[in-house]
Amino acid sequence: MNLTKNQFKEDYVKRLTLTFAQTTTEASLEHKYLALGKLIRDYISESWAETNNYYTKKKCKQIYYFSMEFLLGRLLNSYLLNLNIRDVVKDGLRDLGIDLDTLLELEPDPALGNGGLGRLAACFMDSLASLGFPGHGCGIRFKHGLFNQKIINGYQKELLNNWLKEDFLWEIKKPEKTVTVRFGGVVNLVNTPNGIEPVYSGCEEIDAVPYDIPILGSNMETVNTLRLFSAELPEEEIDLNGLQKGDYQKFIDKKFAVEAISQILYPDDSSFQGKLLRLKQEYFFVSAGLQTILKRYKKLKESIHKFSDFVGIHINDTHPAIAVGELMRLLLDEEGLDWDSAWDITVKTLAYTNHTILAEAMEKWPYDMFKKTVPRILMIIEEIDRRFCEEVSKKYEEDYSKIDSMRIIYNGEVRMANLAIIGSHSINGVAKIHTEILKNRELHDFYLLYPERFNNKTNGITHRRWLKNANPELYKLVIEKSGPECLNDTNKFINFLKYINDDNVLQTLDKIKFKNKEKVVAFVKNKYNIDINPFSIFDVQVKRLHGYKRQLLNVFNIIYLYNQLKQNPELDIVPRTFFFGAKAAPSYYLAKNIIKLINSVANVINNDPDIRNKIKVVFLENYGVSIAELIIPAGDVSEQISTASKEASGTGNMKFMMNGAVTLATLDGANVEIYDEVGDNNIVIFGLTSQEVMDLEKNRTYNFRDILNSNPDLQKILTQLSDGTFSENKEEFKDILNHIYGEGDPYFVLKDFSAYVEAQNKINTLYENRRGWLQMCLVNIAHSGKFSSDNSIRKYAEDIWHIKEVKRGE
Ligand code: NTF
Repeated sequence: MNLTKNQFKEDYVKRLTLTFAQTTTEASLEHKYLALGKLIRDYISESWAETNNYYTKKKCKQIYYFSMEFLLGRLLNSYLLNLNIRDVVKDGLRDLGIDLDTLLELEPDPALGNGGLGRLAACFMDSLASLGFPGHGCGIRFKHGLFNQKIINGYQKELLNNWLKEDFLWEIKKPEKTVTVRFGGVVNLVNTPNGIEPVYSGCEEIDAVPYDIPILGSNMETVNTLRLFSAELPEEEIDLNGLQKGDYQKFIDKKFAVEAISQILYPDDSSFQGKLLRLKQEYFFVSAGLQTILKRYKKLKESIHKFSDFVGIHINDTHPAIAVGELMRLLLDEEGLDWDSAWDITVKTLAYTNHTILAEAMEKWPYDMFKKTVPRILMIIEEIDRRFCEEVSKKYEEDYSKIDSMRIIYNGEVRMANLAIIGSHSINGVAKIHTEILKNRELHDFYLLYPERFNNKTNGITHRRWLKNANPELYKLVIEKSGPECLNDTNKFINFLKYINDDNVLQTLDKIKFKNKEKVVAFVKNKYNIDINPFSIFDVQVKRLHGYKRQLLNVFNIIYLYNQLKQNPELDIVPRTFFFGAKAAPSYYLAKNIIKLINSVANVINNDPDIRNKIKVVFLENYGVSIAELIIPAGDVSEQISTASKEASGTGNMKFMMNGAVTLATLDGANVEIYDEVGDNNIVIFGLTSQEVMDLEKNRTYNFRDILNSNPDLQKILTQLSDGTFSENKEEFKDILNHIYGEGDPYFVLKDFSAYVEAQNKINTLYENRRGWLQMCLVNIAHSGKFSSDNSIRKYAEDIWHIKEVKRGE
């Protein structure tokens, strides 16, 4: 937008005075921040309304991205950048004696997601708006987001996240757009003059109240909407007479039960617990979202049969898969369509992304729970299932194992992935290798049945947040050197390659990285009082804590290094700082035990004079988007070391690459594509391949003892986990030991250990050649443009959603 410094100052002072009746000298920091936020909101509002009106007027096909999680991160700085007024605002505030960066730190970071899945949804929102696609988000306004992690004595403690403690600046409540969601009760199908109709009795009705957040594109034109629903008790149920009669407790209980639905985000990542409340959450936002979309569609005055020409709905993993049943219900029961027409519309409208092959992450609801909670949806799903079995048995005759593997209701459970696949016209994986595994193994039977539905859409990240916002100096350099065409097309980052032999550019890269590292040094000193060496290699593994992500492999290598240095304190190694950032699901004992191990190892190593500061270990508490924005630009080595075949894609890998880190990886998820881009010389690959892992799993031929018996270093490490080296309590690491000795090392940590140590040695050698290292960084940055979520979204738009970019001027 066009804004002069003087205009901004005038607007700002006025906003501050009107809102808080204060001048800039009197106002508290908090009020200064709030006034800025409110002003920016004003700036956005006009375009927001115009965008919506335009979509309706032009009857643009609109996409709704249904996702249980949106991990947005702080928004103020993104808004300033996307409005292209950051510099003006910063200068204007400076004139008024206010530091913009200090205000930015006051914004709460809404943690409405667990990890990669939620952050992907946020990157997609940014790309949709920035490219000018009519695409919105739909989810839940959790009152409490992902827990805040506190490390106490090395253990993870979970504290309640209270991001709504102060009003959230960016949301607008829309009570007039409230819809009702129905749970439980009994449903009977009754013959009426209009045909068979469901009659409900004894249901619970809940208000779904929308809160809208503007998603502003960098094109300075598009403002899409992220609509999050909050669960409330319908007003007519707040019966004051009842209250006076002494039913107060009943009322409180009811209100509590209703509001529980949007109270808290389940803290599980890549794992599933069949909790009733979670099922309610899923149905709640899906039903509310679909009802809203239908209402909006009605305003277009188009035939319901054309619904899928105007609306696309995306199911982000199986969490919203119940949309298949709910859309059918709305079309059958509310719109009065016949089954075949309703089914045709449903399949054409819905598309599904699979984000994992881990069996423990698959959502399968107990049949009885499902029936009790959403009886009408179950009826419909049973009919979908019946028809599906009929269709498939025509094709496969008596091959019951095939039918059993694909049908929705099986073994007393409702399988949500199967429902999503049967009810969608498109099914995609999130990286090439992941999609291949889906097609050839996990979903092979479905692939044979519906080959045309399967496609790959490799994940991406928005360079606006992960480069421009988090690492502005590097962004400036890339744009300056690679040309302005990069601004709209990150594929042009590749022009940066021209500077591979330019010592000035390499030096600048070095300086930028160093400055970013110094920021982290100051942060760590301030927060943990640990001194770290900015000249050391910053080796970073930040992601959720999970067995398959193998933080344990990383720690084992650190212990190995420690042992070497203890044996020979003169050993000349490149100094290294190992950073970890990871939350563990509160009931995932192994993961929590690994956190304790990291902290115990850190404590021993950081305080051992023999180590002479050659290695340090830092655990960054409460890892989330904000910490990521600090640490990723400072990373030299990006640890992407999952057991091959388990990490569907990963997106942290792309963020590090874009910020000029060298990836140390297994050939898993999108690492494979990063490797294909940068080539053998610019990445360090090690360990078992996916095929090897899958073969070992299938043949059950892996015996960790074979590895252990032949590797004294590993024997020593495992002994140290119970001999007092890292904890006086010898039982401290029993979950980890059980994971190896009891479960037999299911993620092949021991098997890949030697290869990992070797790969780490290679990193040392590479790092010692400064120029060579910087060249690797440059190559990585130049190729990272391929992994922009703009590219992913363009492909979704073209292949799955069939939507076009909207230019309002035209
Ligand atoms: C995650 N899946 C995968 O584990 C990551 O590899 C991937 O990058 C992200 O999705 C985004 O696609 C999940 O969180 C879930 F829920 F599917 F297990």
